[in-house]
Amino acid sequence: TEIDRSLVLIKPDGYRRGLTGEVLRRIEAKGYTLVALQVTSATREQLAQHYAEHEGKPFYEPLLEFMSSGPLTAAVIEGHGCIPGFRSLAGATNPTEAAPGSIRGDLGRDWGLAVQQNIVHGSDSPESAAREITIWFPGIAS
Ligand code: DAT
Ligand code: MG
Repeated sequence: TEIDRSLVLIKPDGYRRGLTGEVLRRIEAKGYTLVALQVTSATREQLAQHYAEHEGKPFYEPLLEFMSSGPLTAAVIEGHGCIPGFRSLAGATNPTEAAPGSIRGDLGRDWGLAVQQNIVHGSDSPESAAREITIWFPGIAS
């Protein structure tokens, strides 16, 4: 099998709550390699590109607002099957539904929040990964 690369974001809620190290620990414990890693503040432009598929949905503007609310960490990870594999580590989108053992299941919160603050993003396909890696790490090959 091919060695995949996936784009991971540790969102502003994860940064604020001091969960960056915990998420990176789980990625490394799984056996994935960190290829690139950066703490950054997302521009509106980056977020609009990153979440283009959700433009027009009711949660789109609150989502971009939330993603702009503080620093986040962007990472490129590498490993066999890491695109579906990281999605599995992350768990279901809604932290209330995410299985225990997953990042969102163990650590995520969505009560009383306008946008689900689910700690992480992971690419959902090889095409998404290639597109997203270019947005966050323009210099790196996907
Ligand atoms: P995922 O992040 O699991 O790939 P997605 O691509 O469907 O999920 O949505 C992107 C983000 O938008 C998600 O992580 C949290 C937010 N979101 C999705 N559906 C939502 C909803 N129904 N209400 C509020 N926020 C939502
Ligand atoms: Mg998605």
